[in-house]
Amino acid sequence: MNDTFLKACRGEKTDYTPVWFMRQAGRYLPEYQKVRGTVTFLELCKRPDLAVEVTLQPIDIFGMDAAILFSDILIPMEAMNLKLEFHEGRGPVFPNPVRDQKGVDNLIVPDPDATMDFVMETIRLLRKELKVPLIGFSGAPFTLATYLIEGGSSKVFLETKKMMYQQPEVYHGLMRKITECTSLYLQAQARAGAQALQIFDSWAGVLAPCDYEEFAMPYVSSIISDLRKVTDVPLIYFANNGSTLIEHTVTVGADVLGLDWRIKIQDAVAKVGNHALQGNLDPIALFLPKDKMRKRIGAIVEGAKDAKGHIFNLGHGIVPQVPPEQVRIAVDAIHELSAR
Ligand code: 1CP
Repeated sequence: MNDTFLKACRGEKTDYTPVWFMRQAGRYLPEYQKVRGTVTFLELCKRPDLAVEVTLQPIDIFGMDAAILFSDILIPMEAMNLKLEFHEGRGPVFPNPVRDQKGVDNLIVPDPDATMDFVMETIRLLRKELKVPLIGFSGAPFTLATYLIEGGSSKVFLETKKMMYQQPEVYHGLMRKITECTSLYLQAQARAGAQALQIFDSWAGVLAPCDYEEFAMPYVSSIISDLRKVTDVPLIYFANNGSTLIEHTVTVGADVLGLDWRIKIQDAVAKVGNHALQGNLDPIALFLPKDKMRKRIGAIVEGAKDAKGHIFNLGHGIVPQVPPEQVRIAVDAIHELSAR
């Protein structure tokens, strides 16, 4: 068992910097496309045999130091009693967005083992196959709420912010339900065998710091403090576009803070103190020529040398257009340049 990733999460010394990439299983891989060609995206998430197969693909091909469960942050929202569709080229759609108290009342807090056994089964099967640690995950409540309120992806988050400002009781009621669901869901993943848990706050960076503090952060802290009572797996919190929120995000209680690429990693090291860091290569830097990419990677490894722990990652998800060969060059460079 390669436990380099878990050691880095705990701030222990490692022989080299472990690496995994957000969205490492996905459309840039012809092997994924092949499996995906036979089923819809939601079917892929719900078929443990296929979800296991695509989770393992990047590990087998490139040798990352951790695997991330193949699923989606919106899977538990469907279990909350919301119709969820994925439209080709457009992404997720909730045809009946949550915009009022009636919408909130309509949501249930599901028993994750009963309603999402396919996720737990995927985790159990993966643990039998994997020789690297398995990361389970969820969305953060604010990020999940944006999809429910907007009815899908958004650019300006108008409906979400309108609800926060104009109907705060409805908004907080919605957040309490999403938080309870997410907390139980992550606990169930840890029981099933997930060895680390990442909370994706993909849209936290669209909030002013004062709004983040009032409308998003307390719910993340609550999930983390629930988890601490029942499991000691490392907890990773990734607030995308969150460089301006670091003084807040250090307080949520995670072991590891994920960083996007908009901050120099040495500046983050200076701010976070007692946390390991994960990041933070610009996902598009995978298109750099080999020598320049290696230089960038070397600078990040060097910049993180005084961190309590460093897990190399991209600053956000890998894009589907990346040539797989560039991913190989990156993973090899990270291992080589960080060898101690
Ligand atoms: O057509 C396809 O094959 C679907 C594309 C796809 C994939 C491969 C989607 C749709 N989701 C996923 C898998 C996925 N999603 C994983 C597991 C794969 C891995 O990491 O290796 C994970 C962790 C997620 C998480 C996820 N889904 C996030 C958080 C991370 C992030 O990138 O910010 C978010 C925001 C989603 C929502 C989502 N799922 C899919 C789409 C197109 C979107 C919308 C993104 C947006 O609103 O811009």
